[in-house]
Amino acid sequence: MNEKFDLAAIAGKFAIDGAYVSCIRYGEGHINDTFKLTVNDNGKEVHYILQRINDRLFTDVDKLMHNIELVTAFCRKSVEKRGGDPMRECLTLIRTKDKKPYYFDGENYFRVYAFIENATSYQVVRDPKDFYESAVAFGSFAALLADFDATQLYEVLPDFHNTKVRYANFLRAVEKDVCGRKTEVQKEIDWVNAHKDLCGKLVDKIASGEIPLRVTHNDTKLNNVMLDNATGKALAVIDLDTVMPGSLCYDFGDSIRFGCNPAAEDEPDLSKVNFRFDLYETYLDGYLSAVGDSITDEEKKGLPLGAVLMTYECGMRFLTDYLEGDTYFRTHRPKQNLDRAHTQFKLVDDMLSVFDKMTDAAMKRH
Ligand code: ADP
Ligand code: GN1
Ligand code: MG
Repeated sequence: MNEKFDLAAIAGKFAIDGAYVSCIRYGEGHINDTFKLTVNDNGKEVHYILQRINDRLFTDVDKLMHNIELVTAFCRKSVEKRGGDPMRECLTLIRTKDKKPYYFDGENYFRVYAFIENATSYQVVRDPKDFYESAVAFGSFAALLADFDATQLYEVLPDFHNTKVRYANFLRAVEKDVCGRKTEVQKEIDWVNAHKDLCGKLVDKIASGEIPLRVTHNDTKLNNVMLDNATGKALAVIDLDTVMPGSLCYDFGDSIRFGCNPAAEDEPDLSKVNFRFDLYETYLDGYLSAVGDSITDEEKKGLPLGAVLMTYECGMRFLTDYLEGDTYFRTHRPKQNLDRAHTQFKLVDDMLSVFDKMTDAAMKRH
């Protein structure tokens, strides 16, 4: 692909040894532009992740990178304490030659991470063991963050998982209908409106203090965790841009939303999309085993609700983006955001049909 950035020149701004070899698009994230950078250091190929930060979303890159520096340093310390390998078990930020956490070329912001080698971030669950491992990774990450001082962090995306605010944004998009797509998706709009009572179910409990606000990851999908190719074990939680105050229920729920669907998030054939209850139980086992005693009863009760709400919210965000002309989530084809919305709505329907069973499964586990 012909890139609009001079990636070799940008790579040269960072404190990296070796000669530039290549820099190619990488991964399936919806937000940043991610590249795999290869350099030749004395005959040995070394890889990095180079990212153009999405500054339309992260409007204050200094604050974003302040958070990333603190969180990566905190994770590194904990990995070192347990005798692990920090280059593989957490993200390592590579500074620029003038020691800054990112490079600004006058127009775009770039950052570099060490590449986590011999590890994979999966797009769908192929083996339940992988899903269990991802649950352990996110559960351990939640337990680790319990000791993180929240006052140190900027809330870079306020109301990120405030479902009521997301709904208000959705209504505004419907009302404005800037692309003239409203009539085409009236059925979907009606579906969202018919479920609007869901919006307050968790945020009200968080507001009243019934469910605690903690420092959470806020984007816990399967492709934001790296599993070791050799052992299959969870290695590192990545994509730390959204580490902010949030709820454990939402973090749990986002993993369920993404991982319990055997099809892709944008699968156009809805007959392939369904909620796999067995995988939900697998994730519960892994998550609860790792999160430890810090989870409260109210949080545990809120886990199934977290799954429903994250799926509802995400579907609503995809539909909002479709109405607004696909400006937020990266798309590669027309109607991709609409397909994404459809899969989420189908999953919500599936989850609601077994909701009591989901609650029983969460509550009977210790
Ligand atoms: P986005 O915010 O766009 O989702 P991510 O930070 O999640 O961006 O990166 C996108 C993808 O790049 C990840 O899903 C993962 O496959 C890959 N990736 C990111 N960081 C690393 C890393 N340090 N080592 C190896 N792969 C990585
Ligand atoms: C985005 O960055 P990525 O692809 O890991 C989004 C999440 C959505 C997800 C849907 C910062 O995650 O909130 O749940 O897409 N991240 C941001 O796949 O908006
Ligand atoms: Mg990601």
